[in-house]
Amino acid sequence: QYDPYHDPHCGGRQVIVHLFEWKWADIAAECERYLGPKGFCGVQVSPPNEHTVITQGGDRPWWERYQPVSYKLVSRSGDEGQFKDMVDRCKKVGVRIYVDAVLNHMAGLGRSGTGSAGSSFNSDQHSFPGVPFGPNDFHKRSDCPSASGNVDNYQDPKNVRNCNLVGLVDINGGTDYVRGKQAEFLNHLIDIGVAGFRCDASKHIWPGDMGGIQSKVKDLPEGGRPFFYHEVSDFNNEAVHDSEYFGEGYVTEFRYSVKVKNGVDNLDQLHYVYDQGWNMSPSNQAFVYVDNHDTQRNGGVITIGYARYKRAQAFTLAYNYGFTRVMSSYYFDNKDQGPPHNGGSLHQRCHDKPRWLLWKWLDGSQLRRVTWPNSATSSCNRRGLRCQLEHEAKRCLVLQQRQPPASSPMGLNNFNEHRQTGMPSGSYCDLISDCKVKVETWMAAGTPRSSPADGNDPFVAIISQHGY
Ligand code: LM2
Ligand code: CA
Repeated sequence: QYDPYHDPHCGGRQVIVHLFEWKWADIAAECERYLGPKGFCGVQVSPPNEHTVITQGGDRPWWERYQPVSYKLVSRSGDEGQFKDMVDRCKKVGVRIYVDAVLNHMAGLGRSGTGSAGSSFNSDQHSFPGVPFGPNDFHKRSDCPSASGNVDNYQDPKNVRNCNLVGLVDINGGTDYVRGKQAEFLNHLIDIGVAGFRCDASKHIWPGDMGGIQSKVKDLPEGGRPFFYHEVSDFNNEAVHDSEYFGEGYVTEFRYSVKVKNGVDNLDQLHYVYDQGWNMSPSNQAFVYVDNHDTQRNGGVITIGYARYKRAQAFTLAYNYGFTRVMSSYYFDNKDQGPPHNGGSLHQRCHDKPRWLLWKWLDGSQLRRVTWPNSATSSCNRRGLRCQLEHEAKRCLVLQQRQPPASSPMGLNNFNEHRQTGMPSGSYCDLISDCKVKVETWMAAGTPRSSPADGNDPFVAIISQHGY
């Protein structure tokens, strides 16, 4: 069934990259230099609207941008002119922009002053003249059942949706005025040419309010609904479920990150990476990634700095589940640390860091994901996941390869894993080609990241011959 919010509008490409905290000018250049030529669908950008300016220990934490002050397009990444220039230049090379839209709240209690676009604000007074939002545009104290006024009980949807998330003043999306203002913000971005939105903290917004906003959002100039994906973490242990948002777009599938971690750490577990027993979202609703800007700071997932990150990424891109996002970030010593904007160019500075930028290691050819044949073309058909999963498991074994073989271009000899599984070498190759899967290895472009675990780890990805 066609769902209008599920089209990313990038000509069938399947991978976006989060250029976390990059400046607009740097993203524009990166689209032209790398992302367009390599076939990326698009870029998720950091929130472009006016935000608090927070100084802490001589630094400005990245998260100041999750405290909106208004919907004016002046942020730490640049102004509206630079934003437009980025959208245009990226679009010209086939790369779309997806905006991180923070709609649940404004700045945190106790904060006041001037935002990144020069608007005044006072959170304690619920005063945001730059929008303008006033006291009537926020949930009342009596709307929120918690004692502290903060979200503190995830078993109660009212608590989750009507209270302040970590002290961030909570917008009441129930009125026409608020929905209109927020839709105006998104419509302005659509006029500029963005293709969709990552909706921040959607779990904390009533699905009906989200739907109310989205129904006021216009179609893209080229036609079709904008692409929406909602940030909802659901581990089946809270009152709110991500399925409540299926009508509004994709939902972030946090369980995937855990599953792919388990699978890469223990290959037997890769069979269960899409686990319906965990209530994971169906593929056409799931927005998946190995890590995101929160989880790379908070643990529980595989993140940059580990050799297995590459394996997890390769698997994610090869595996036919969900819509995929690759995380690109900057090196940090502490989790609040803001981006390295020294010398005005985040982009160049990032390249200095050896642990930086996973996607720099990816070759564009890898960005084609496995599409399994619908009918039996050989021993493999997609009827039931069983056949697929058996082969996924074999493919995963390939991810353990250490040395790019000198003699065999396909690299189908030399796998320790043959011995582990007792599979006669020779038949392995046949099984793979029967299944229309091609195995390729790449060395990382540039200087390989060194790690004690995998000195000179070849990058291995598995891609389908389907569509070659
Ligand atoms: C998200 N998704 O649903 C973002 O992915 C996540 O990064 C955001 O938190 C969160 N929701 C709210 O948009 C980040 C950061 C928090 C930070 C908030 C607001 O992880 O630590 O909270 O942004 O900037 C900070 C302080 C916190 C304080 C709060 C309000 O860390 O201690 O709470 O500001 O002043 C009293
Ligand atoms: Ca809320």
